[in-house]
Amino acid sequence: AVHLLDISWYTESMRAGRPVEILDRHKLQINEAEVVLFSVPSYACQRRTTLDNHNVTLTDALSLLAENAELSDEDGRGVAFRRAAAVLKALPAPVTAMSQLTGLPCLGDHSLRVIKDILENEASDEVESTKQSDRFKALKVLTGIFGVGSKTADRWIRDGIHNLHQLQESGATLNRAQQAGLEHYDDLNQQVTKAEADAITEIVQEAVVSVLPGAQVVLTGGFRRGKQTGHDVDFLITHPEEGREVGLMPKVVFWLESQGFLLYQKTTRNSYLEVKDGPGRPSSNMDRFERCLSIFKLAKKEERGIKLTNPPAHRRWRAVRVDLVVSPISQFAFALLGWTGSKLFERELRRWAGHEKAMSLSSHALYDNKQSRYLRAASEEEIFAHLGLEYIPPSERNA
Ligand code: DCT
Ligand code: MG
Repeated sequence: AVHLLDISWYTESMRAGRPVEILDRHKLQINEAEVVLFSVPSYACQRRTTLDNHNVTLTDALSLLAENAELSDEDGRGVAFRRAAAVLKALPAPVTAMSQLTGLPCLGDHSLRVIKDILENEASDEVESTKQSDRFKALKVLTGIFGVGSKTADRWIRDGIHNLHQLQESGATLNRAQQAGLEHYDDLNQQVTKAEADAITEIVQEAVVSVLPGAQVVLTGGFRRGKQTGHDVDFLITHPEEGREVGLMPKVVFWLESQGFLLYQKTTRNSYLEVKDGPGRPSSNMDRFERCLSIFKLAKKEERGIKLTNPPAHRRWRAVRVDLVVSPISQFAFALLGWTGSKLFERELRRWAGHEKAMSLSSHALYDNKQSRYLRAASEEEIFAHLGLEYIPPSERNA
């Protein structure tokens, strides 16, 4: 017997609070000879992907291969592995047999081979040898420095630099970000907890309302999706009155700096601004979109409330990566959707918009190529509706 497990039916039932007994193999008395097939829509933005991943071993393996491809400048291969991992993350139960994967989207030959190896031998030789390879290890260590990308790491490796000691001995010139990254290496490679993110939220909120009463701060990125840890803390800042947010970022940064909260900061225009010829809002409007990459000095819990001007030899603070973005209220819904992630969910939303709807989606706007006009939205729900997609809340965007 074959049981077709339709994900949309399953998630609909879960949402409606209907019992989903088909998932309980014992209640259904599915025996070894029977197979549970999964059915999944092909774009990650059509799926509900919670943090409840039933296939961690498989998705960790595929994510490692994705990471290796990305670090080797093979983005196409990287995306293929990310998409395959994302399909497995969306399944409501662990995969136990290759036959269950029949008909699933995004599973290419290479990913299927890796899955098969793990199901049959508990490990994939390719994944294990990648993990052990000197090149992968060196790329991980070097790109673990804030401000170092795969191209810089690759150049250093070709110069014989494989670890932090060799980098420090080499006399290689580091920019300001990389110097800060090296200085705070251990802290920045330690996951940020939700409690730390909450403490930083309070600080950022205080900074923002001090310099502009009425301005609003929203925690975005992985923490908005319900993750309990992250590699950084992401914030989106706006003001309900259009235009009031102009000039806000330098004031916020000045406030934080004068209170001793910043170990490093660099304010840049958002990278979306660099694409001048794509559909976009007039540049006067786009110019307002600013981003600050920073490293916060966060007091350890028992020290909070005490001013951090003279840290004692025994350190009572840690460094945390914090990203601040300011958006005008007219673009806020797009910025919120764009900065909530996951990265693959965002990529898939843009691919859906382009390929299925002839629209261009960015963190600023949605452009309808057929109607030759921008589609306004005041909420994420409206953007999903414009895109002809069922609304997926942040906690289910963990593709
Ligand atoms: N983002 C994106 N494309 C990128 C980088 C970022 O769409 N290339 C968006 C999606 C997530 C958000 O910005 C924040 O980025 P990260 O902090 O890198 O992602 P995260 O999901 O918050 O991951 P972590 O929990 O590790 O911080
Ligand atoms: Mg983040």
